[in-house]
Amino acid sequence: VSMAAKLKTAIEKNEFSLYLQPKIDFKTGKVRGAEALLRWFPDKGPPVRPDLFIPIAENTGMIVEIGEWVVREACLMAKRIQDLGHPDFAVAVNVSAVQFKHGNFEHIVLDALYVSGLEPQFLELELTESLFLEDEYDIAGQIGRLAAKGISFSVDDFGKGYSNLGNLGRFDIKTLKIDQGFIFTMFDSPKNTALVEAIIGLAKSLGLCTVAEGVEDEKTAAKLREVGADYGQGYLWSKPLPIDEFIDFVSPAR
Ligand code: G
Ligand code: G
Ligand code: G
Ligand code: MN
Ligand code: NA
Repeated sequence: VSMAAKLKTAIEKNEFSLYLQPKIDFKTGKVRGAEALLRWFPDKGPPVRPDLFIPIAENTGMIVEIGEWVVREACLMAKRIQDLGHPDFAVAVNVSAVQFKHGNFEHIVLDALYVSGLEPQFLELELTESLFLEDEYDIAGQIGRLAAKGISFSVDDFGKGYSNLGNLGRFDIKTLKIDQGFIFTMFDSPKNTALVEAIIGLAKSLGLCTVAEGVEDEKTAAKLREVGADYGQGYLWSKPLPIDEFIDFVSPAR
């Protein structure tokens, strides 16, 4: 049986799980929110990594249905964490371009908020740069209407792909997530350090927030704090965790 065929039944068989990786506010040192990351544990066989099954889900269109489950689950989890005493907790969800093209994306997102009771300002949608090259499907309009309702948008893996910087002005974007490749190599040369500082400077002059991804050690965190990154995410604080472990992470006293 092909992976595509197995994926087709994975939702009904409840084989997906949504993990959460904390995002830390460099100013306060506290958890500001989390990125939701999809995990697939087939009933038979080993776990399948998202970089293997997400492209198949995109090519077959199954990402529309999977993505609907992800955004609902993420909103429910965020509301649950808020109700445990973290009223400002925000969740970030990865969204594929395909989800904007088929399947009533705006309705799906607003419905997930309504069903969960999560307020829109606590939902962030992470987009990749390639999405901004699309001219069809009124993607800028869809983003603009959702942003007007209070949902925020970020550019994931910023700097890794084809950065048409003009698009940063054309789309309603609030945050740049600096690709982890820049963070891993930040101390390899003065130029690499300068690149990270330049991205943060660009973001600041455009009024955008920054999240540094792939922060694995204290030295990197200290430098990012010094050069003005807003948030950090990475193994230094935690890998992506199942919801119960995540709740222990944010509320250790419970
Ligand atoms: O990233 P790491 O190797 O720690 O992943 C192990 C995690 O995977 C554990 O936290 C465990 O809860 C989770 N896990 C393992 N098997 C399954 C499974 O069949 N279903 C779900 N939902 N989670 C699983
Ligand atoms: O979670 P890492 O641990 O393996 O994620 C690998 C890749 O899969 C990342 O590029 C991430 O953006 C993507 N990914 C993880 N979860 C989702 C999801 O729910 N939807 C989409 N579209 N991509 C996801
Ligand atoms: O959505 P995105 O492409 O940004 O997915 C982030 C990926 O990076 C996921 O696969 C996640 O598990 C992984 N990741 C998160 N933190 C770290 C880290 O500190 N180091 C490394 N090597 N990978 C990380
Ligand atoms: Mn992401
Ligand atoms: Na990324």
